[in-house]
Amino acid sequence: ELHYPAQLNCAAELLDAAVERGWGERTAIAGEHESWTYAELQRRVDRIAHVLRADLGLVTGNRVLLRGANNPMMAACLLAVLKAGLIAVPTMPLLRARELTAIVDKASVDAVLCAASLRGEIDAIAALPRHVVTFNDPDNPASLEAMMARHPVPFAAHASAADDVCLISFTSGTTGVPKGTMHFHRDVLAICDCFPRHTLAARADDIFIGTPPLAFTFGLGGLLLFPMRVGAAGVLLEKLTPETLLAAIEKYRATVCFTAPTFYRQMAPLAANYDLSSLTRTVSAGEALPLATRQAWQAATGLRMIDGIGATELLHIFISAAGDAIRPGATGKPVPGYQACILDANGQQVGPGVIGRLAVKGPTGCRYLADERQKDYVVGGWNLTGDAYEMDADGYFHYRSRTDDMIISAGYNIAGAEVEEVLLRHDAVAECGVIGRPCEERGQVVEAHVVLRPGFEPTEALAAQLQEFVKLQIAPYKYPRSLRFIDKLPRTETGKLQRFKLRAN
Ligand code: 3UK
Repeated sequence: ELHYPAQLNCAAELLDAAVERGWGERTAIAGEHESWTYAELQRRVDRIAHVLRADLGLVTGNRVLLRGANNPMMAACLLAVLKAGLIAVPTMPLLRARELTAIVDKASVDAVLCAASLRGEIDAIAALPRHVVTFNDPDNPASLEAMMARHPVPFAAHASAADDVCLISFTSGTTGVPKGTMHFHRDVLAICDCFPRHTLAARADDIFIGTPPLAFTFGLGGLLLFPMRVGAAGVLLEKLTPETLLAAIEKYRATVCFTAPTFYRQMAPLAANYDLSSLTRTVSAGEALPLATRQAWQAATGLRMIDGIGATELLHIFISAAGDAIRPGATGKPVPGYQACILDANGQQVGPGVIGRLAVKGPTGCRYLADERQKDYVVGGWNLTGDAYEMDADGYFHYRSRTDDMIISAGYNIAGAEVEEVLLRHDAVAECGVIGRPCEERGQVVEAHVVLRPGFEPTEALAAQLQEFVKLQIAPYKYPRSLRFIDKLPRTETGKLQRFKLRAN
């Protein structure tokens, strides 16, 4: 059980406490152009907090939309909003005016802090909030940096209650409609005191790196909050590719890497060209980790992948395993602090070996912002993540599919992820997505969308070969009766396959 005082400001707890503990001269954040110690980060955060309160006149509980790629100033802005007792509404860098308008509206945004390079889409919002201030904007006399220069004194953290909302995080929307989730100051600390402490065993000399945007709670935790909780460093880089992430791991001597399965899949064949000897833990989350990807990464680096399932509704990872507790094929066990079980369609718990709905409870949980789906996600105190899972006799949780992605073909339940796992073991397959295509005769047929590796041609003979390959490895009724070759899979900014787009093809 985690206990926090009734009065709690998470940014003060992560930043001011770090300096008080004597970590002031340690590196907190490294970016492409600058690297700040905890004391330097604190000075910037305090100046931004003054700008928000004194210059913009924002008051407790006001909502501040944040827009920027991963870099140190974006992190400082986020922490300043929390420290000032305001509510952060981080947004994904690739969002367009249309989606930003919906967020401004839904979250009743009062002010916007925006990286200068991403300002265009903000200006295209019809009903713009009262204040829009740009950062990373050196030549603009009205920039955040210019305003910060007028506030050289420390900022005393707002005395928030532990259960004041400090963060509204929007889901990545694999189905297209983002939902806002609200989180308290204590939730932000709770995620730092669960997965990174127990599963990662994070330490002050760790260096965290990875791809997820700070606007995605996977990245917010993994690249900013988790390192700060233990006095470690987070590396924040923009526009990473598999090659540049590998190069950055080598350059920054990173010890912990956070990214999605597709990135590990693409990095594995290139890993031998880089010195990755600093890496000790690699975390995969966002979507299911296929066995073939786990094995390719381990063969290339000698590292055992830490798989973990997290959700925006629950803020971060709640089922995982590391080190000798890893069981390939399973996501893991509930992270200490969380409980999980499998429920049937009537909400009754089922035992080992039965597929059902994953249910989770713990120190964090779902609170939708004005959304009628709250009653579907939280039932009887359990959070229903929308995932079909199975528990084994040893209490390990095995992912099967998203509940609404289960393919039902001729009366058989088929998990697309299982067919994807098999296809990914074939030399010709770089990426694949498997869906159910409506069909009069069978209800649905299994349909695979396959991206080939360089050097393979999309022929009918290869399609037949891939279908045969699946039939030989799993029950033949699961093989993809329809198989299409495509150049690229549709993915969200968080690395998740957008199955609804494959279905619409
Ligand atoms: C799926 C996984 C199998 C699953 C997230 C780590 O992904 C995150 O949050 P989202 O709200 O999506 C949640 C949904 O994504 N998923 C995530 N991880 C796994 N499926 N294996 C996994 N390891 O369907 C879940 O319900 O975008 C991940 C930390 C913070 C996050 N917000």
